[in-house]
Amino acid sequence: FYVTDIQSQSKFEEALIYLKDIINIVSENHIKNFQLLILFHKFDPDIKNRSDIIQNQRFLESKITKIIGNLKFWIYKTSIYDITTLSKAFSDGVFYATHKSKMFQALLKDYMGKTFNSATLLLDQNCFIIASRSTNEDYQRICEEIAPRLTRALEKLEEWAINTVDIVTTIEFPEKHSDFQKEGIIFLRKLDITKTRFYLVALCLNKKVKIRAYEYLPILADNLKNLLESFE
Ligand SMILES: Nc1nc2c(ncn2[C@@H]2O[C@H](COP(=O)(O)OP(=O)(O)OP(=O)(O)O)[C@@H](O)[C@H]2O)c(=O)[nH]1
Ligand SMILES: [Mg+2]
Repeated sequence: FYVTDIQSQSKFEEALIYLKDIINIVSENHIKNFQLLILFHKFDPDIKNRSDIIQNQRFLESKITKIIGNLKFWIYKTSIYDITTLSKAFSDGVFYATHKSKMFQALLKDYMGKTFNSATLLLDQNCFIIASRSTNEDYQRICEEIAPRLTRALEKLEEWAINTVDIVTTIEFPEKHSDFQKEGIIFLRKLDITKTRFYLVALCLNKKVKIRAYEYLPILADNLKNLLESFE
């Protein structure tokens, strides 16, 4: 992770020198596996469209691209006032690099192939994204953005001793090139597997897909259980 304060223009030069130093010490051997997550931090929701902030972003992006050369990097805009932005960056940086994550990813691929879901996220009990797949980046982002609140609602109900299995919301999409609305569904489903809590968030473009998504949940849960056991 390389974190820089998007609001602190006077510190940009210093921050870029620091980045150069990091790149210089990445040894040849590590370059293949090296990936840098760059956080433009303090990208607060109330100022994210301000022209000076956008200018800062463009300035840093162009400088950073030049400094980094061929190394792999991703830019995230983060703020403590939008926790989703941080949990997404953290999930990507911490989980995606691991061997385990590839296996979780494979389970989701299998699940999506059977159900025709348009986006599926697997979250741990802290709402960090362990794996995600989608047919469309927007659908994935929608799920990522609402997941923390959905899990929070479920946990709140549990505090009232109300056992909540899922939260389902019906959504309407404007259909391209027509006046019709497609009716879809997003659901959050709790999966307690042995002692581990997972959450699944899925976006389905229609009710038939949702039925399939539920039908295959036991299989997914079983696969998750086997995977967890294989880690022990
Ligand atoms: N607006 C905003 N403030 C944040 C965010 N994340 C952390 N902070 C606040 O930023 C402060 C720390 O950053 P700075 O004051 O820049 O600290 P620093 O970079 O160590 O010190 P300086 O050299 O003075 O910039 C703390 O008060 C945090 O609460 C964020 O996303 N948005
Ligand atoms: Mg600072």
